[in-house]
Amino acid sequence: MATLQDVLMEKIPAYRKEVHDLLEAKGDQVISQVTVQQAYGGMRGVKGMICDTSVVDPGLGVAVRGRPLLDIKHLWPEEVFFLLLTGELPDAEAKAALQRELDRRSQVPEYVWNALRALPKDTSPMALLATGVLIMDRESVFRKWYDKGMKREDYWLAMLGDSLNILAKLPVIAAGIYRICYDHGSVMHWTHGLDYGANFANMLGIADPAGNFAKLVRLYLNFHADHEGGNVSAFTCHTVGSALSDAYYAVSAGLNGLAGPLHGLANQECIAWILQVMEKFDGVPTEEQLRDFAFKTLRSGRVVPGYGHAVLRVTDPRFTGFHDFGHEYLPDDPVFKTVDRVFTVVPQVLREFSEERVKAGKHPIANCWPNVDAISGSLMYHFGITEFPYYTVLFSVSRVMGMLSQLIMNRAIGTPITRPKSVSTHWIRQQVEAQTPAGAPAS
Ligand code: NMX
Ligand code: MLT
Repeated sequence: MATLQDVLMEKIPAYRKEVHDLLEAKGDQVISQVTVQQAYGGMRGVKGMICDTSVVDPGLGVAVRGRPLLDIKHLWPEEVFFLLLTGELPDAEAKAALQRELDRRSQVPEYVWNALRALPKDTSPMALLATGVLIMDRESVFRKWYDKGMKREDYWLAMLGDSLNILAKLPVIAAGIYRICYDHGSVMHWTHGLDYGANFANMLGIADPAGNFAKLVRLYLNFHADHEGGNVSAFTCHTVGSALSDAYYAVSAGLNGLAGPLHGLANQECIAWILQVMEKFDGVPTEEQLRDFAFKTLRSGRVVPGYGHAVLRVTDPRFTGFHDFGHEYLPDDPVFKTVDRVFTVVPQVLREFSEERVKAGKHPIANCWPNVDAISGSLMYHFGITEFPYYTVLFSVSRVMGMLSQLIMNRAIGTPITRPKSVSTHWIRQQVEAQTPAGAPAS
C-alpha cells in the first residue's frame, strides 16, 4: 500500500467530486429544523455541519468511518489516525511508513521547553499544553505556503504537513509537562523505532515491566481520538480552522475547550469525586453509602461527573471497553472497584433525581448512563499516574488525532468560514408571536 499522503492524494479528488455533486443535485434539501429550545439549548441535535471521520449514534456510540469502536479497539493510535483520514486500515508497509514519518518529526523545539519551564509552577497542565502547541505556530507549513500564495486545492497538503508535526511532537510535550509539573525528573525523548502509544507511555516514565501500561495507553489513545464534529473541542478547532488559521492555532483553541469540566476535564473531576467518597467511607463504599453521597452531590447543585451525555443515550462503549480492561488487568484495585460500584448505583440515582427535577418544573436528565470520563482515570491511577489534574492532557493527546483529521478533510473540500446566523430574543419573540393564532397565549 502507498503512504498516507499517497492514499489521500488518490481519494481526495473523488471526495471533492462526491460533495460537489451532492451540493449541485440536492443543495436546497432540508435536513434539519431548529426550535426555540434548541436555539437557547446549545444547538443540541441541530444537524448543521459535516464530519466524515466518525459518527456518534445515540444508541450505539461512536463509529470511526463506519466501524463501531469496540470492533476496532485492538488498533494502535497510528492506525486509528490513518483510518480517520482515509476510511481504510493501513497495511504493514503504510503503518511502518507513518511511524517513520512521526519518528522523524518528533523533535520538540527547545524554545517550547524554555517557555513551559518559565511559566508559574501552578500553571495548569492544560494551559501548558495549549501554550506549547500555540507557540509552535512559527513552524507552520500552512502559514508559510499561504503567505507565498498557495493554491486552494493544496491547502489540505499543507495542513497534513502541520498535522504530522503536531501529532509527532504532542506526546513528547505532554509527557514533558507531566514530568515538569510533578517533579518527575528531566523530560524524556522519543525512542526511535517504538510505536506511538508505547513511546508516550515510556516518556511518561512509568515503570512497565509487563507492558500493560503501554497497552492501556494505546487503548486510551484509540478510544478518545474522535467523537464526530459537534463536541466542544472538535467544533472549536473546526471553527478556528475555518478562518484559515493554521493547525497550531486551531488545535490549541480546541484544547482550551477540552479543558472545561463539562467536557474533557470531567475525567479528573470524576476521579476526584471517587477519591472523596473513598476517603469519607474509608475504602470502597457500600451501595447505600454511594447512593447517599451521589444524592448529596446532586442536591448541592453539582453534577455527578462522568454521567450523562449530550448525544449518547446508552452506556458509552468507551466506558464498556475500559470496564473490560479493568476487569482483566486490575479487578482488585479499590479505586476501580469503587468506579464499578458507582456504575451499579448512580444510573438509578440519576433517574430518581431526574424525576424530582421534572416535578420541580426542570428539564429531565436526558441520559443517566456513564460516559468515558467515569472510568478512564481509575485505570491511569492504578498504573501510577495519580496526579489527576493531569488527566485531561491524556485525553488531549488522543483527541488531537480527531481534530487534525477533521481539519485536513475540511481543507480538502474547501469548507467555508463558519458563520451561523444568531438572532436576538426580540426576534424570536416576534417569530413565535407571528406563528401563534390570535387570542392564544405565546407559550
Ligand atoms: N449530574 C447532574 N445533573 C446532570 C447530569 C449529571 N451527570 N447530566 C445532566 N444533568 C442535568 C444538566 O445539568 C441539565 O440541568 P439544567 O437544565 O438545570 O442545566 C439537565 O440535566 C439536562 O441536561 P441534559 O440534556 O441531560 O445534558 P446536556 O446535553 O445539557 O449536557 C453533559 C451533557 C455531558 C454536559 C451533562 O450530562 C453533564 O454535565 N455531565 C457531567 C459532566 C460530564 O461527565 N462531562 C463529560 C462529557 C463527556 N466528555 O468527555 O466530554
Ligand atoms: C467527547 O468525546 O467529545 C465527549 O463524549 C463529548 C461529546 O461528544 O459531546
